[in-house]
Amino acid sequence: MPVVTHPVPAHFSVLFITLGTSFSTCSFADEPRQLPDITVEGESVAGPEVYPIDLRQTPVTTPDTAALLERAPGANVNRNGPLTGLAQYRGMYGDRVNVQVNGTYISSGGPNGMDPALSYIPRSQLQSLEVIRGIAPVSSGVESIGGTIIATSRSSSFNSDETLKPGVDLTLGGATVDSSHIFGGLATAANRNHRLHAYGSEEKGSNIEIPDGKIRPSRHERRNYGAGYGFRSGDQEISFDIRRNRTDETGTPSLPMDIIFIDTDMYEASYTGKAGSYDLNGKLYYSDVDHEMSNYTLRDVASPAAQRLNQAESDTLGYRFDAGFRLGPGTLLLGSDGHFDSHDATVVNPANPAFNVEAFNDVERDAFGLFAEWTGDLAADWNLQVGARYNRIESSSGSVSHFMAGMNPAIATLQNRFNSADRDNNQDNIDLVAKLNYTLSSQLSLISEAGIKRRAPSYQELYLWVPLQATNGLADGHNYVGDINLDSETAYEVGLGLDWRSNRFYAAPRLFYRYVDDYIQGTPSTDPVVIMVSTANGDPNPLQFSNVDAKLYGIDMDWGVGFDRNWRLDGVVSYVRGERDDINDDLYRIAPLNGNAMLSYTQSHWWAGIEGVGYAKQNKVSDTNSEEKSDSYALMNLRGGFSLMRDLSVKLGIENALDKNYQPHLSGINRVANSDVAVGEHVPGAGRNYYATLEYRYR
Ligand SMILES: [Cu+2]
Repeated sequence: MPVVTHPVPAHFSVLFITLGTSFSTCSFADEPRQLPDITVEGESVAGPEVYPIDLRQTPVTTPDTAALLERAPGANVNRNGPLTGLAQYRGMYGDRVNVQVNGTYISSGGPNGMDPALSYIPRSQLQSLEVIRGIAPVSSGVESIGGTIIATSRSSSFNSDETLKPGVDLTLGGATVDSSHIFGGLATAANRNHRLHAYGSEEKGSNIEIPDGKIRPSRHERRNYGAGYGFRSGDQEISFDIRRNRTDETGTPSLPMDIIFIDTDMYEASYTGKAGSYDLNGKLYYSDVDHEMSNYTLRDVASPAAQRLNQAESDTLGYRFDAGFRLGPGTLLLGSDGHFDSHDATVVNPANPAFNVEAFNDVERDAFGLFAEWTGDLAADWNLQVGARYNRIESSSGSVSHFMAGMNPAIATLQNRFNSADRDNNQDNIDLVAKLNYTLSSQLSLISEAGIKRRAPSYQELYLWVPLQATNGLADGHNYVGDINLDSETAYEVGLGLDWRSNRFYAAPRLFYRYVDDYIQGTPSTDPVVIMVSTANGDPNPLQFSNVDAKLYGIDMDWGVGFDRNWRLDGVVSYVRGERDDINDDLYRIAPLNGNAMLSYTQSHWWAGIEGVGYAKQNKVSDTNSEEKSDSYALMNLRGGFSLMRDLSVKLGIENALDKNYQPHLSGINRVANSDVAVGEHVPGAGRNYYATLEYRYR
């Protein structure tokens, strides 16, 4: 069934249109139908292949939108808590993956990535989640060394009427494994010139149950709401949006602290229009995050002296504008984009008023770029995309202070060293991408691509001056320090693939190889002062971010077969291997071989499916990061849905139906004592979960 939303060349789409028609008669779909995407006739599929994750069969009760990434070939999620899933694509994650939320870049509020970009669109407000397969086009974001993921929230859209027509979406859901509920709504009013929308959601859940207890702390609580307005006249459109996120006490058992709150405000203004034969787009946005985390609110701490509260702030001002026009047999897109981020994080102890450590003070990271990208048909069956981008990334930091500097000579040394250093780090980076597709027949096309992508160091990698676990969610348990003089990473990547689609069957495998020069990785610190301070802070083996060499390669594919009008089998397989190239070691936190498949039966007003999910063991682990191996596992999920009336639909299911105890390799190591999970063990996956959602959609 998911095949109907897979990207397919228009001339292959006859079957899918038929299927689409049968789907459009039933209303169990939880998202507005995305079918028109593939029923566009007469347009060649230019440019990158976008893999839209099929949202219709997935529960709305999963709080973490990033969890859906496990359904896309090559993608996965590094989970540090119920709302804290960092996107992984082909073995890269964190700052390496470019996650666009409604076309904007969001800078995480704290130094440990507790609010990754995808946490800003709760599942009930998600309109679409797409993974660009392979090398991301240079136009897809400023820095995209590890690929691009595009998330879009539900909103209003123009129609062809004179009078304003209202629309309402309501979602109500619950799940047993964390005794959670969600409530979400969207109200719209639109005609041909105006569109208005207001939305909101509330989610709350308790600690997640596992077969022999609970994961502590794994509760979550989030409210997310906003409003927007769009105006269209002829070819010109402007829109404004404001979104607020209020995350309250939420666990992150793989990290040294838990979320007390994350308060984020986002503002966005967009323009789309035409000037003569030019297609124009512009966007200006601003976000502001206020965040606190602690090691004593949701978990036990050994003594008042060990209490830590981290107060962090971050804001981002971003923009993008581009112009597209016909050039030769294709389209040239010229543009500029950028985001200017600032970060501060201070650690205090409420039981000790003197305690004050400026982990990051007055940090700025300004990234802006210029790009040119041509996409078109070289000849009848040859489609080419070539792109080039220049980026300038300027990072700087204010001076720092530590309350112990007057008493502790080692800390004084680190502080004075940092404060007397030239802390500016400027990078000039060029990206180049070429993608060539050849349509061999109506059933088969070949895909080839090559690219060079660069990423400037993150602010943590540069400016973490005192050994701390502030690593944008690496969660390996090591203290880290940065290096002001890091260079940019450079990835050289090639990919090959094919799309094979017959009437009943499709398979789209992709092979890739990526060599990364100056890959930024923690390596054992040799600095006796760093080691001394880190040992006193719990880790005698601190790591320092360094430029090393690495390679990542693998294969991923989606596939499916339709047996008749009702029965389908669809699945995804992903494999990636990540290795250091300068020493004999593996890269940290890489997804093991994994796959999922669903056998589904669809009737006009109901469907049911049985889903299998399998992960191989991961024994290719990083010695440098002291990474634990993990075991293989397989899960069974039962899912279904039906429509009650034209506007009302129900989805329900049982996840992990056999109540297996399993430990996802990517879920990180438990750091919390007095839990049913031992300290140092992989945080287990959720036990058996019954879920149900009721969705009302009026248009
Ligand atoms: Cu945090």
